Amino acid sequence: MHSSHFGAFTAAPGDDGLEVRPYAGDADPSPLLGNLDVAATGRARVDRPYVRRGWLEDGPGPDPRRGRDEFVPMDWQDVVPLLARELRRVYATHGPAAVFGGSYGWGSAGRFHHAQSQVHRFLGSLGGYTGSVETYSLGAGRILLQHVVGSDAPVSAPTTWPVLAEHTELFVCFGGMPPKNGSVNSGGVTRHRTAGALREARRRGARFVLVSPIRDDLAGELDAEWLPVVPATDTALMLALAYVLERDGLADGEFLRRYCVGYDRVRAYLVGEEDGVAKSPAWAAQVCGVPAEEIERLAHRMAGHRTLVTATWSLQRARYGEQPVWMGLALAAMLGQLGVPGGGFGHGYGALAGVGNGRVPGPLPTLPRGRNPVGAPIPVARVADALLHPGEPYEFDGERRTYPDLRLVYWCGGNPFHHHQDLTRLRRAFARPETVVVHDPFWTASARHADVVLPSTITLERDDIGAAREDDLVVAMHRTLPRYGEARDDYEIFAALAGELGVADAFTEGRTTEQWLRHLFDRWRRSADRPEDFDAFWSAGEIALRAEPPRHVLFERFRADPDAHPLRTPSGRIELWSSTVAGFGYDDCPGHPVWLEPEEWLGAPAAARYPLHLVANNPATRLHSQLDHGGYSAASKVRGREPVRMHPDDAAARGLRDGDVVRVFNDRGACLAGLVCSTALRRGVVQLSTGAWYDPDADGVCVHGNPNVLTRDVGTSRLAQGCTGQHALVQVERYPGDPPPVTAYDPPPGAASGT
Ligand code: PGD
Repeated sequence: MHSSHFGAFTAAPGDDGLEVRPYAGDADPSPLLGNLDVAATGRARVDRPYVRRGWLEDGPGPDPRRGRDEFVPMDWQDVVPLLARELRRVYATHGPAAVFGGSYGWGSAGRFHHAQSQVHRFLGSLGGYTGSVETYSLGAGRILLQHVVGSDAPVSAPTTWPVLAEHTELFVCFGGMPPKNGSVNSGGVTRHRTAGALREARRRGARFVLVSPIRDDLAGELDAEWLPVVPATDTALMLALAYVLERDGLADGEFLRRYCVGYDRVRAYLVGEEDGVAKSPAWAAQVCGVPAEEIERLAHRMAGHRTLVTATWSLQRARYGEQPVWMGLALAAMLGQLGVPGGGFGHGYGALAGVGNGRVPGPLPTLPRGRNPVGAPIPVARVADALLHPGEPYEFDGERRTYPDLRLVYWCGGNPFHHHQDLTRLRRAFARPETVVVHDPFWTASARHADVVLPSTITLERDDIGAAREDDLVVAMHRTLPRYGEARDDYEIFAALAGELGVADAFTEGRTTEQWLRHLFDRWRRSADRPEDFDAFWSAGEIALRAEPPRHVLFERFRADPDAHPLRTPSGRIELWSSTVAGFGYDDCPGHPVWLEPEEWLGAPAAARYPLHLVANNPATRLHSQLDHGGYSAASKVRGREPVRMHPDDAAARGLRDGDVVRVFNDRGACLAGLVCSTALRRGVVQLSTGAWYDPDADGVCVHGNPNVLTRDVGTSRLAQGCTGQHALVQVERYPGDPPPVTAYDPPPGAASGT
């Protein structure tokens, strides 16, 4: 048995490579298991430690050659003291705040070999590091919700699937509930339930409305009514729905008075008393492209049924991404169904397999990260700003902070040259520090931009314990494959460095990997009061924590008695107007939800030059950038490039045909991609998912199709500073002549080629 972020499985080397079988208890296993075929090969693997030639010969320092230089193979016995010396120098000269250890990334499932915990524990034992807060997934949504409902409950404790399957009559899904995202879960998922629960609701008679520029953001079998909204305009549509509820006396005044504060301010904005603009259906239709009559009709349907309003995380991964979350919640509050089974609001159903599964109570086996005495972490998506603007001030959630002076970057278990925006700018940022260290099993673009590259094992090459907060099982993750080349576990690498730096005891506590697994298991068993012992668990392969998700209704207790169970907001109520947020004085996130025009959308002046709205969403064929060269991901490529989807009319207007290699571009950059014509897209919209390995040519054009050369590196607002990678304006044209080869999976100059 083994586990991954996209499912549990068994695997064994066979005649035709790795034979992978999904966990038998999973009714709906993820097709992403189809990428594991490459795990048994050395393709794109880092076979041994490497050091960048310029760094080795000229010493640490800012260097624009990063990402273009060649690598020198090293032995472990030489590279460990070399890196230890550099860490000692940086800590001694600049202090721990100069070391950036945010190290954002999904790494692999597994509670002990959790790469981010390992690097944090290691850097913590050296005296600390500058960290990062929040995630690229949900930066804006979670911070906003803390102010509005005092917690992230609509994300972490939304109403669970069994309740929705039984009670919801109308699902109004802003951004849909994309089946592709529901197949992954951070930490693992042994039983995929999203599709089954939605199917059950549909069989019972529930209806679905999909609000998205992309039709397949909701499974076809749900037979949804599709409102192909203009990208980035959901807030305008929500405001108009709210306007109709208010105008037609359908808003639940009793609910708004008893459970909310600030509806009067929202009302004044809706009807135009605040800014002279009524947020009427006619107004919204001009913005969002949904006809006014459909908005009227939908508002009445919502008021007449048990309605769940859902907003995907993708909505908030955009400029002013706080607004659709706040307004979606306000809309659900006006319907008065928060706290009622099957009604109300949820943020991120379908974003991960775990959302809606309910949480398992109690602790999970967890590697302690140790202490980090360095305060003031940066907002996670502001890493390029931090590297480019040391000492400069920035705003974040009501605070004025200063970027630290970062000298050394340590990344383990993430791929910033996949996940960050405006990769050309990120390249400039990565030229600034004195040293960049990356551990990765693969030659990702981030590894190529490092000075010291240390080869980690892949999950199948080590034993671990799998568990996730929203899952049913604890999984014994058995080692299945021998290690590739000279790869080592991150733990072993850090243990060797810790030994060299004189902090071995603090880091390892004297344990081997096996002793750690037993220790974490025993600690968990005692605190969770479980009867199993480690050996029995290891041979059984799993422990069941529960049979089914619990029945849970978001805000049920609060609804039953708001005085006895107040929210952790200043008022104890849902804050439709937040005097705290208003007090920050941010015009990009004022005190109640508003429609703010992003700089890049189809109604912006910039659309005259770049008339297509790019949706750079999470991919259907891999987890982020992981195993992009695996069979399932590779099969989706068009002439070796990432597929870009476009409406056939938009393609015809440009003289483009299915299968063409096209150039997608704007002022920030360009990439090549393979055209797929599809009526699943609204006209004027193109979709290019993230995760194709960045493959820049000499001019910085990504010849493979990474959309983050096109996206803008700017925060959602000064409130949350979240990632805005979901959207950008672009133009598309045919690539003239023979496109250059994709070299993203080949080793960089100086490194050996795996097979
Ligand atoms: P992954 O591809 O999962 O992407 O960004 P993230 O950096 O998490 O990277 C994980 C890396 O860890 C891989 O290179 C993998 O090989 C490596 N790895 C796996 N196991 C191990 C291990 O045991 N040890 C070590 N050392 N390394 C390991 C994802 C991020 O991208 C996320 S979460 C989101 S939601 C964002 N979404 C978007 C978006 O919607 N649009 C755009 N434009 N950009 C986005 N970026 C964000």
